[in-house]
Amino acid sequence: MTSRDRILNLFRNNPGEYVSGEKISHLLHISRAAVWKQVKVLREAGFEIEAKHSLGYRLLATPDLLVAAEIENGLSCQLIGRTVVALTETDSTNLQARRLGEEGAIEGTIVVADRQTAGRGRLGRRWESPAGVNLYCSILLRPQIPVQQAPQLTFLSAVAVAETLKEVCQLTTEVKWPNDILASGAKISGLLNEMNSETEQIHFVILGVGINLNMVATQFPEDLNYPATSAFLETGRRVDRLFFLQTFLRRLDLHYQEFLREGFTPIRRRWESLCKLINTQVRVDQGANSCCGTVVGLDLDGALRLQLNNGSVERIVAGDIQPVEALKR
Ligand code: BT5
Repeated sequence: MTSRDRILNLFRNNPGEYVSGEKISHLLHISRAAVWKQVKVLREAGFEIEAKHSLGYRLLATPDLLVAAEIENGLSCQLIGRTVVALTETDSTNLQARRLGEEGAIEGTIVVADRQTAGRGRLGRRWESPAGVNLYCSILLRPQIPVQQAPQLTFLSAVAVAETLKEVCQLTTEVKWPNDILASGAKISGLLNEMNSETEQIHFVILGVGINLNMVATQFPEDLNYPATSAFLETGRRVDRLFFLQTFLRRLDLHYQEFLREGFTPIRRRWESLCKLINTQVRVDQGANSCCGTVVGLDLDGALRLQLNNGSVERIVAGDIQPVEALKR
C-alpha cells in the first residue's frame, strides 16, 4: 500500500475528523514535509482535503476515482477483494490478473483500471474502455472444481452484474448466453472468463467484467456489431463507480461462497430467471455455421440447451445467439 493509500485509509477510519500531520507522519514513518507533499498529490487527483493549522487535515470529498484503499475500505467480503490492485491505465485487467495469477497471487485478488488500452472481448474482439466512466475489473479465483465446470463461473458473474445494476441503478436487465447483460436489448456489460489449468487441475480462473456505467453516446464507436448502452444512458443518472464496484464485489463474494457450498444449481436457476430468451426461438451463429431452435435452458457445464425444430435437444458450447423476432425486423 502506498503512502497515499495509507493516508486515505486514515481519513476513512476517522470520517469527518481532522487527522494531525504529526499523527500521519508518526504512523507512516515519513516526515511532515512528505505528508504535505502526499496531501498535495491527493488534492491534484481531485480529493478535497482541508488543512487547518492547529488541527491537521480533513477529507471533505473524494473524486470519482477507483483507488485501492477506497475500494478495500469497508468491503467486508470473505474472499473477493482481499487484495486490490487499482491502476490508472493498463492494457487489459484480465492480462494483469493473469500475470498476477502466474506469480501466485491469492484467490480473491482483483484488478481494476480506470482505462484499458487493449480491453479484450471473446475471440480477439475489442472491448471499448474509455477513461473515467465505466468499470473494468478482473477477479482471480482458485476454485477446486473440475476443469469442465469452470464456465459455470461466467453465469455467476452475470447474475451478480444484473443484480447490482438493479440494486444500485434500479435498472432491470436481462442476461444473454453466453456472456452478455442487456438493458432495453442493448449490451451494457460483457464478461470474459479465462482459465489457467493443466489436464485435470485449475490453477486459476479470471473473471473479466466490463460494465458501461457513465459512458455517453459519443464514446461508443459506430462500428459495434450490436447496440450498446450504459446505465447513465438508460436512467439519466450518473453512477458512483466506487459504490457500484463495492456492491458488485459483495454480491459476487456471496454467490461464490454459495457456489463453493452448493454447486451450480442455485446460480443456474437465477441466471435462467434473468434470461428472457428461454422458451423463445433464436438463431445460433458459430462461425460459418448457424442453426435455429428454442432455448430450453443451461446445461450443467454452462452449455446452452437448444431444442431444434425436429424436437431433439442440442448442446451449444460456443457461439452468438440472436432472437429470431429481432432478425425479422
Ligand atoms: C465480451 O466479449 O463481451 C467480453 C468483454 C469483457 C470486457 C472486460 S473489461 C475487464 C476485462 N479485461 C478485459 O480485457 N476484458 C474484460 P464479446 O462477447 O466478444 O463482445 C465484444 C463485442 O462487444 C465487440 O466486438 C463490440 O461489438 C462490442 N463492444 C465492444 N466494446 C463495448 C462496450 N464497451 N459496450 C458494449 N459493447 C461493446
